[in-house]
Amino acid sequence: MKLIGSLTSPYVRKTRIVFAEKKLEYKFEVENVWEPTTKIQSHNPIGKVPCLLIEENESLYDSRVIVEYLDTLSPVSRLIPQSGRERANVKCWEALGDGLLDAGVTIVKEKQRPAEQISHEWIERQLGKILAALKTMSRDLGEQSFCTGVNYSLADIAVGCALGYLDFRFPDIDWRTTYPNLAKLYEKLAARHSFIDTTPPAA
Ligand SMILES: N[C@@H](CCC(=O)N[C@@H](CS)C(=O)NCC(=O)O)C(=O)O
Repeated sequence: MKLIGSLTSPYVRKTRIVFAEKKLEYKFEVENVWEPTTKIQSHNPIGKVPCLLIEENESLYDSRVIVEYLDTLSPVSRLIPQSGRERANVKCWEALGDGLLDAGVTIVKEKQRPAEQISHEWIERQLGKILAALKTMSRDLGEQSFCTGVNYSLADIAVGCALGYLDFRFPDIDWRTTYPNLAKLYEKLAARHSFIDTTPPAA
């Protein structure tokens, strides 16, 4: 299997962490999808990473589909419960983490536009989503060891990638002081090899 991605994309990071936790072998190909010469659309018509090549002409996207597929490939470290409410709950945490990322990436891209085109109203709207997501994460985590209780799961990986992305791109958001329970969870996650090995390079 070959994963196409970048070293800074938090969605790519989520898939790389899952590869590591599942102890699955893969090749990693770095692709800058913002370059005009990118060939990403020959594998993913949406033009985004991560994209997983299973065979030469067979690809999977997006990150949620990829991690769900990887979890079925090996019984090592089951990350998504098999069925029912528990499964939906983990996927909902993932949607929350990814939703925070969607808002964050939107802000980063908006700020890269020419100054006169930047909409501060749009940025504030996206920031509101980030803050609301953090509040919900903290409330639902409570005093549990991991997002859904006692077991480490994809929910923690998604939340860890979202919090790591805030550190990487939004160092001014002091989520640790506001939500000490998220800080405690993140400290535990950040010590795992899968997280350490996929830390984005300094911006
Ligand atoms: N929902 C997608 C989001 C992926 C995504 O937005 N990736 C960004 C990199 S962080 C990208 O490739 N953007 C290129 C573009 O928007 O054209 C997933 O979970 O994989």
